[in-house]
Amino acid sequence: TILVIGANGQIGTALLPRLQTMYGFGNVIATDIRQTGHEEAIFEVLDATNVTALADIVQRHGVTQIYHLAAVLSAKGEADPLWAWNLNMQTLLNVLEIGRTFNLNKVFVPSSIAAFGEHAPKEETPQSSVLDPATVYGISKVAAENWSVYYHKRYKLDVRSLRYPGVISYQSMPGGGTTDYAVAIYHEAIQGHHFECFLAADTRLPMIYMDDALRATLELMEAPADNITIRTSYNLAGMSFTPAELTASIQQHFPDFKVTYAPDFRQAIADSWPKSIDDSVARQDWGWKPAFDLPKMTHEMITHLNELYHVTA
Ligand code: VAH
Repeated sequence: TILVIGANGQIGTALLPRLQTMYGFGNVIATDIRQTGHEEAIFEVLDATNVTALADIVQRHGVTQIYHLAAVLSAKGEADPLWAWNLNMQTLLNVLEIGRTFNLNKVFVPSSIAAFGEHAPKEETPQSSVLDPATVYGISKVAAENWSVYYHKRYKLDVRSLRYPGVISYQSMPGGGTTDYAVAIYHEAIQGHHFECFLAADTRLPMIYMDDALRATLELMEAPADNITIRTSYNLAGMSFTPAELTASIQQHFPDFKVTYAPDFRQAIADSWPKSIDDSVARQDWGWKPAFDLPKMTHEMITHLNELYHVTA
């Protein structure tokens, strides 16, 4: 039985149906801090900072794997650093401790390109680059990577992790991230609105389409344990683009779409991150290969969002 923590979030929302298809509807338990949506799932309200509540759910459902997808993201974390740190770390340590004490088969703990900072190479950032993050979110990801290694080495807990780039999806809105502009921009374009971008036009960031992000996650989790040589977190790449390039790809479909730029505090966060990622270790260890480039993603996003907004293309 698989437990998803943060099932209402951007990744959880999209991952849930995949897990249900792969492992059977009755073998996937969705949890989040409150119940919104997911009427289609077995759902439990869970505050993952509460280890007793987490243990109770794991026990009652005979959980064998956890996907820990609850976190405060980069931009939101900067508004209240200690709250973000406490939430991200407490939930992580609870998941790892439950993994150890209940002898879980596998645990998935996401990291992010936000783990990199000023001193990592910006282009094709290597797997083993120095990690000196600029945000509380990034600090919590680096700590999570080190804790994951610790639990794997010391307790043989099979913790696996990906350093996600910005994830772009139509299924739900992300909340509180620096890469969120790349989702919001599609929603505005579809509705015929103008879009004001909170990052400068030439801010290149690593991104990935949700379909690729989910496939990477499931391929990593299905790989034989012996193939997993990285227990901190795997670099993962999909594509890299700037707001100007994303705008141009949307204008292929909506020639009149207009974007203006008003960079705010999130610009400094974006500037501290890599522009592109070297994911060759993931390719070697478990055969990772992205399928979506920018034009293909834009086509898919517009198709799905058209259905959502009931616009006929
Ligand atoms: C954020 N989407 O913007 C997240 C992320 C790559 C960045 O981890 O905070």
